[in-house]
Amino acid sequence: MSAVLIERNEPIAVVRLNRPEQLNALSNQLMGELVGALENLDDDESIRCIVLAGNDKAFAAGADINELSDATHLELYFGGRIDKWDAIRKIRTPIVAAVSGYCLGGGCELAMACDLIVASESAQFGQPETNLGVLPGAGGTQRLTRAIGKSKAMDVILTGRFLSAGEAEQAGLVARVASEEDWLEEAKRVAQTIAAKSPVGVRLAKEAVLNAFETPLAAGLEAERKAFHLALSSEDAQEGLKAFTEKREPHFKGR
Ligand code: DAK
Repeated sequence: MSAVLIERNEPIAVVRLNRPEQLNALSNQLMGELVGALENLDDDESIRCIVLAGNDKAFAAGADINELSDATHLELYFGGRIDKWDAIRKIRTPIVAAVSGYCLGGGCELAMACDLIVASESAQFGQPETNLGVLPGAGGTQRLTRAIGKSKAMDVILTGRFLSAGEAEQAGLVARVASEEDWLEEAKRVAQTIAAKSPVGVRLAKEAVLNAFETPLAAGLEAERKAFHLALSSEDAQEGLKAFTEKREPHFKGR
């Protein structure tokens, strides 16, 4: 059985984590299939935004604990697991995480590796790795701290407590909260909105925003300026500016 399902509906695609019996625990197989799917969609010009979702009960309850406890340290370090997380960072197409139910450990880290999070009212976010005698290992200490600040990140990571969707939204981890019936549709609507924009502008904007985490302000502003002028030289920018003055909808081609 595929651990990841792909639904294409150009210009968006929905990638569903599919290990419902294990609350979508992120096995090595699942991560391999996920990275393959994201890379293929990233190479496909007809796909302009990706939704990454689980099911009602779980986005993902973390790394597969059975695999973690069976593997040797060296297998975990050199077995290609880290490369898969690095590969997700390199996806240029915007990714909307659609989160319902448990979003824990590596699952929370995966949602945070996406570009924004749309959550169901039922979603629960947490980094409970300290319960297992370890700590977040796929970016949780860094991305959660950047998203919600030191004190709250310490609270979540050190105590292992879960954040409700409302609290996560208030803290800045979640962009939008939708009802338990509508969370996936809301995420798709967000993706459709993004997909209707200029792919050139959107991809460069994603790069520039992510750059904010890597650079001091002056270097980030410089990179943004260069990205802006690069976008300005594109056909998409010519079309977007012209369409505005002609009072019509733009037709973007991603060039
Ligand atoms: N792994 C494997 N199986 C899991 C699982 C997980 N993380 N979470 C749940 N399951 C399985 C359960 O074992 C159970 O299987 P059966 O017994 O039915 O065979 C099934 O899913 C249903 O779970 P429960 O019966 O426990 O369901 P409940 O509703 O009672 O409880 C729960 C739901 C989410 C509160 C509970 O399942 C739970 O606490 N799960 C573990 C959550 C957790 O601790 N997550 C953090 C895992 S550590 C790294 C990359 C990633 C990571 C680290 C490094 N590198 C690249 C360096 C990440 C680490 C982690 O995520």
